[in-house]
Amino acid sequence: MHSPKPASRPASNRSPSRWIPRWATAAVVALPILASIGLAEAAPVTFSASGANPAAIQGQVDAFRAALGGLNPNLAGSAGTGRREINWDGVPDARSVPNPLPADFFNTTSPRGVVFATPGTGFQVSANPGSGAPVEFGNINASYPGYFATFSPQRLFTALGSNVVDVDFFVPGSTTPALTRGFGAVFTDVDLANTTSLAFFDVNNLLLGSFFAPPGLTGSESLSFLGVDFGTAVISRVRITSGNSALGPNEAGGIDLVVMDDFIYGEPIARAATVPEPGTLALFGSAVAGLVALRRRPGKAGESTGAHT
Ligand SMILES: [Ca+2]
Ligand SMILES: [Ca+2]
Repeated sequence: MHSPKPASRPASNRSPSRWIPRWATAAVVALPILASIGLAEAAPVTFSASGANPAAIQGQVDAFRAALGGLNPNLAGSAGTGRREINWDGVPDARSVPNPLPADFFNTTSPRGVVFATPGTGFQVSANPGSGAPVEFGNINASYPGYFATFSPQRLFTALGSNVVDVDFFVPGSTTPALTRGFGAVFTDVDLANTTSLAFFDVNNLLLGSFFAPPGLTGSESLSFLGVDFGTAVISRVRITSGNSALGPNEAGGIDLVVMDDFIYGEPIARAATVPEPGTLALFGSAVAGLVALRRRPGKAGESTGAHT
C-alpha cells in the first residue's frame, strides 16, 4: 500500500516540480479527472432476490424494470430508451419442445435485438401443458418438473449440451451490432452459491464485471433473480452460466441444474450511436484545452516552487 502523500511540503524542500514543464504538471491534474469519468460510467447497480415463489423476487424484478424504463413493443428498430423482455411463453409449439429454438428467433421471427450462442448443441424452450410433451424439461429427464418452476407460466429456456448461453445484442431486426445498459434473468432452482452468474463484456470483449445469482434457499423449484444496470449502453455481450452442468443427469452428487425464465434488458442501441458519448467528449475536450492553455503560458523566471494547485 502507498502511504498518503502530505497535503503540503515544508518550504525548505526543493520541489522536483521545478524541473518539470508546467504542462506535465497539468497532465497529472487532468488524468485523474479523466479516470474518474471512466469510473463513473462503469459503476453498475445490481438487483437480486430469491425465494420459494414469484412474489419473493417480484419487487427486485420490478425495480430493475423501472431502472431500465418502459417496455418497448416487439418491433424492429431501436427505440433508443426503455427495455425489452423475453418470457418465452409466446414461443409457438413448433419452436418449443421437442423442437429446438433457432438462435436468432428473437431478432428475426420476433425482433427483440438478441441472438444466442452456446458451446453446446443448441437451445430449447420448454413445453406448454396440453402440447402433449412433458413440461419444465421433463422431456430431457422425467425428474426435472420436480426441480424447476416458472416465474412467468409456462415456458422456460435452456441451452442443450452446455450450461452456458451467450447473448449478443443487435438493433432489433437487423445485423447492426448494438449495446445495452443492463441485463437481468430469472433462474429456477439455484442451489449453490457463487455458481450461477451473469458476466458482462464491452465492445472490445473486455470483462466489465461478473455477478452471481443468489441461491433459492428453499430446496427445489425456487426462483432467483439477478439484474445489473450499468447506467449507460456499454454491454456488447452477456455470458449466462446456469448451475454447473448441462441438463441430462439427475441432480445429485454436487450437480446443480438451473434453467432460465424471463430475460429483461435495456433497449439495444447501435454501437455507432453510443460511442463516444457527447458528455465524455466535452469533458475530455475541456481537459485537453486546459493542458494546451497551460503549455502555451510562458513560465515565470526564477520561480522556485512550481504549481501545486
Ligand atoms: Ca416463462
Ligand atoms: Ca438446481
